Amino acid sequence: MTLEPSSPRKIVLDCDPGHDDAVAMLLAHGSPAIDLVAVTTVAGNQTLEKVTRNALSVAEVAGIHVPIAAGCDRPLVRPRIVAPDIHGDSGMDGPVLPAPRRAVYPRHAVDLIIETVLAAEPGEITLVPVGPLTNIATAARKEPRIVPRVREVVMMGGAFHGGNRTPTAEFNVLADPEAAHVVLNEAWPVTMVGLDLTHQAVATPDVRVRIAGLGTAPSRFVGELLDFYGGTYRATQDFPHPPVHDPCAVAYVADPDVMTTRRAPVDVELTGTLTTGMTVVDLRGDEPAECRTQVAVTLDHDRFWTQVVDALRRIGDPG
Ligand SMILES: [Ca+2]
Repeated sequence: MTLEPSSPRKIVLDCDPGHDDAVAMLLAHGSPAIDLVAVTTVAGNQTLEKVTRNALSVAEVAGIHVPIAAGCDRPLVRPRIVAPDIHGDSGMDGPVLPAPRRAVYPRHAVDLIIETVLAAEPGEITLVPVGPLTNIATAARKEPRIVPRVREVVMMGGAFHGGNRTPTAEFNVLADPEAAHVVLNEAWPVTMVGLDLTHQAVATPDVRVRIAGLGTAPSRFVGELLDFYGGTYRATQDFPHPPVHDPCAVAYVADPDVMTTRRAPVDVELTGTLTTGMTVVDLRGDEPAECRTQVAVTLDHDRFWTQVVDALRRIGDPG
């Protein structure tokens, strides 16, 4: 099947909300270039129970009605790590989180991912994981027929130049490096939107003004998220304005020209004494002509935030 260039891209957003995950959900919901078909959750920034409730709260704020399914509650091999230093005790501290009026989807996220991919045309579904890769890896292992049917995997995670949770490892990959190994080594195309790119997606004061100027409930919600998240990033990461990682992966699907990418082999360190969870990206020599994996390099900051602001404008005030 050939998709028209103007067809919105169908995505499954696999997330662990998470302040930046919430913005990714809002961008996916509000972007005219994206058809958000399902949201799946995974333990990461907080426990599965907390991040799933947070996803339901974001859906409440923005009027998102697609299935939201809970997935794996721990990594494949390692003990669970969470990130209250960045995201607070709830996983999404800051705004008042509205009580969800709807229930979580009554099936496991891994099964929803598999069913969604198998029910769609080959090449129709893009998987956008923006948390630890446990659900995606488990889906690929449980039902290998999804792998050739997925259009591509666009993941927020990893880095080719330094980590955040350790000197060399980014949180999502460090949290479940074995799952990252599975995802990076399956036969599907993978775009790694890592810290090298997402650290450019800072919510600068002019961005905050643009979002606040919308004057809607979802825009105020984002403002309150960024107030808290900006505070923890100032306190713990030495960022004057916080980098908003996860929507970068969604933005790439909506508009690949929002960033530059480079084809390069990518794998993940599983047995390092100092470097476990490091994504190892081979940037030596010329860009390989044939390579399944690519990494995001340079962000068009204004184009990115214009996407986010426009999406929030389209969402409006769902009431
Ligand atoms: Ca996330």
